[in-house]
Order: sequence, then C-alpha cells, then structure tokens
Amino acid sequence: MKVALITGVNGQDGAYLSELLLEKGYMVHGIKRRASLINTDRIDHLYQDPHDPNVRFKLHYGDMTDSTNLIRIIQETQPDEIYNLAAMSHVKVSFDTPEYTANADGIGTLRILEALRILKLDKKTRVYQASTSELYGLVQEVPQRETTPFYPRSPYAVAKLYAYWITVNYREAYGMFACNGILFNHESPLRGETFVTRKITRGVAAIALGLQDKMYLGNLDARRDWGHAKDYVEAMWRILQQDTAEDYVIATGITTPVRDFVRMAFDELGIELAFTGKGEKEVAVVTACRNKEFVLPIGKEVVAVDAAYFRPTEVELLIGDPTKAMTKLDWQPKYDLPELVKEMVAADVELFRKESVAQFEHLIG
Ligand code: NDP
Ligand code: GDR
Repeated sequence: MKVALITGVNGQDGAYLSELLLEKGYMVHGIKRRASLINTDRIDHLYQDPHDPNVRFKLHYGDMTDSTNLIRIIQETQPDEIYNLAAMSHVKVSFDTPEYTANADGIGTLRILEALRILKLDKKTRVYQASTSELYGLVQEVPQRETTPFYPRSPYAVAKLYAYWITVNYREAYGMFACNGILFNHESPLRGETFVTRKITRGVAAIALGLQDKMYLGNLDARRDWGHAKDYVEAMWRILQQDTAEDYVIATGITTPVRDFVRMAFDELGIELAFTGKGEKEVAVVTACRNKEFVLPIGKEVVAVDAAYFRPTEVELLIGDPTKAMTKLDWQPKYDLPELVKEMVAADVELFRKESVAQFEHLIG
C-alpha cells in the first residue's frame, strides 16, 4: 500500500486529493494545524476511527513553521509521496502578513525538503510542491507556460517563488523526485469563502434568497483561468507517477474577467444584470428575473465596488497553456467554467437554505 502525506489536508485541495488517494487505495496521512474551533468540515466525510487496525486516513497536528514537528511526522509516517499544499494562500492577506507568509509558504517548503534529507528519505519520497500561476504576475507572455519568465506581484507570490526554486534546486542538487505543479486558479463548492469566485456565488445565493442586500467586490477587470479543483488534484497525482521529475502548468487555457463570472453566477438563478460606471463607481443592477423563485426589483443594485479589495499590486491577466500536461500526463479537465459556476451557485443556495447569513459577510475577503 502506498503511503501519502498531505500538508494542508483540510483545505480545498487537501480534501479533494485525500478523497482521490483513498479511492486509489493509499494510506493517507494529513497534517493540520491546531485551531480554536474544529475546522475539518471539508474532510469530515472521510473520517475513520483511529482505533480501527485497518484505518487508512489519519490526521496529525503540525505546522509549516515548525521543523521539529515536520521531521517527526515524516519519520513516523515514512511517506512514498508528500503533497505540500499547506500555505497562507490568500494573495490580498499576504500584503498584511508578509513575514508569516514567507515563513509558512517559502521556508515551509524548505523544511519539508530538508526533513527528507535529514531522515535519509530523499531517494524514497516523492514531493509535489503546490506552485502557482501567481508566479507569472506582471504579464511577460501569454498564454503562460513552463518557460514563461516569472514576475511575482505579492508577498504570497514571492514566497511561492522561493518554494518553486528550492524544489527545483533540491531536485538538481540531490536527485530528489521533487516537482512543481504550476496550477492556475481552481475552484469548487469547497473553495474558501474569501476567494472571489466563492464570495460571488455565496453573495448571489444570499441576495437571491433575500438574506443580503448587495455584495462589494474589488477589481472586476482582472482575468483568471478558472478550473475545477477536482480536475486539478488528479493532475497533482499524475505529476508524481511519472518516470522523471518535472514541472507542469495545469490550466484550462481559457480566461474570463471577474465581471463575467459575476454575470454568469447571477444568470444561474435567472437574474440578469447591467454594469454601469467605471472603476470605484462601477455597480451592477438587475435588469430582468427569469426565474419565479428568485425575483428581485428591476433596477436594484446588487454589486458595488469597494476599493478596500484592491491590491497594492495586481495580477491583471492569467491564461495558462496546459499543452505539456495534456501531452505528457495525458491530463484533460473534465469541467468547464459554466459547469463550475452552476455547481458552486447550487451548492451555496442549498447551504443558505440551511443556515442564515453572517452579519458581516460582505466585509471579509
Ligand atoms: P486553502 O487555503 O483552501 O488551504 C490551505 C491549507 O493550508 C489549509 O488546510 C490551511 O489550514 C493550511 N495551512 C495554512 N497555513 C498553515 C501552516 N502554517 N501550517 C500548516 N497548515 C497550514 O488552499 P487551497 O487548497 O486552495 O490550495 C492548496 C495549495 O495550492 C496552497 O499552497 C495554495 O497556495 C496553492 N495554490 C492554490 C490554487 C488555487 O487556485 N486554489 C492555485 C495554485 C496554487 P487552516 O484551515 O488551518 O487555515
Ligand atoms: P487569486 O484569487 O488572488 O487569483 O489567488 P482571488 O479569488 O482572491 O482573486 C482573483 C481576482 O479577483 C479579484 N477580486 C477579488 N478577489 C477577492 N478575493 N475578493 C474580492 O472581493 C475581489 N474582487 C475582485 C482579485 O483582485 C484578483 O484579481 C488564488 C489563490 O488560490 C492563490 O492561493 C493561488 O495561488 C492563485 O489563486 C492561483
């Protein structure tokens, strides 16, 4: 039985990857940091009684900023594969917590790689590093591919740049099977509530159900190459099953402005919008409601821009070229953006029918 260790196991990708590896018959160990409230919702359905001798899913307390703890867990679990997904993953928040972000996202990756050398597992254990399209930052070339120069635009991206290169360096210096997946944005109903897609689908659901008046967003012009997290964790696994360790771009090859994502999400519930105004003055108002279940007054303002969500330096355009992954990994995304939006909006409508909206929802993210 293959053994995998996943850092960030209770995050969006950790949850989908755990599911995938359990289906494939792996023993899965997950590292999760201590929180004052239980935050394992995304993986609760995978829980197995640790007293069961055949248990295949185990959680360990750990933190990317604690080397001793990482060394101990890796020694105990002796993994064949490590998926390093843990990170302070919010780009805007990284401007507020730059030092911590560098420590967890940058040096954290070094801690994993060094732990493997210290434990003499560097020839046994394969490492997947969660690299990101944020590395491309200020546009140098489109579409962005494995050879496109990096130009990071946030403390998050700079930390991830260190993680990218230290992974390449350990591969070249010590012959480790260590790979970067340069993943473009991927979303799902499990996406954190403060990333723009989920913030939008939650906002649409709450507004349509009469639980929220309007939503406030930042830069509506930014364009992203959005895929489904389920497809992207499959690529992570494939990257570690190859004969040689290499880095891969994982993307759909299609880019969409944030504004169009908003339009598509409202349209799912039959609510049509018109955008007027520019920059900080831009708003979206309702022009038609096709679905009798979700009726809002025509002319109602449902989206407004709040400059608080602008970033000091922005990544305006991401569009990936997944040719290498498609050719070498035989990887293809199964979901397209309309299916993703449909699934996310439906899940949030369902969720809000079950619980009431938090008062300060629109102030976060
Ligand atoms: P999430 O934010 O959903 O999950 C991040 C996970 O990391 C959470 O489990 C979080 O725990 C954990 N974590 C954060 N800091 C620490 C720490 N110091 N020690 C231990 N665990 C920590 O991210 P995603 O699942 O979306 O992304 C997974 C990885 O892929 C991240 O590294 C992200 O930067 C990267 N990435 C994501 C992309 C995307 O579009 N989703 C695209 C490209 C890269 P907690 O719940 O306690 O906060
Ligand atoms: P990103 O994702 O920064 O690309 O990082 P996010 O969803 O936060 O932003 C995407 C774009 O939308 C714009 N935007 C807003 N963003 C947020 N969060 N909230 C808003 O209200 C809002 N309004 C407009 C942003 O300015 C941006 O241009 C994600 C994370 O998962 C990273 O960890 C990962 O590495 C990259 O994707 C690839």
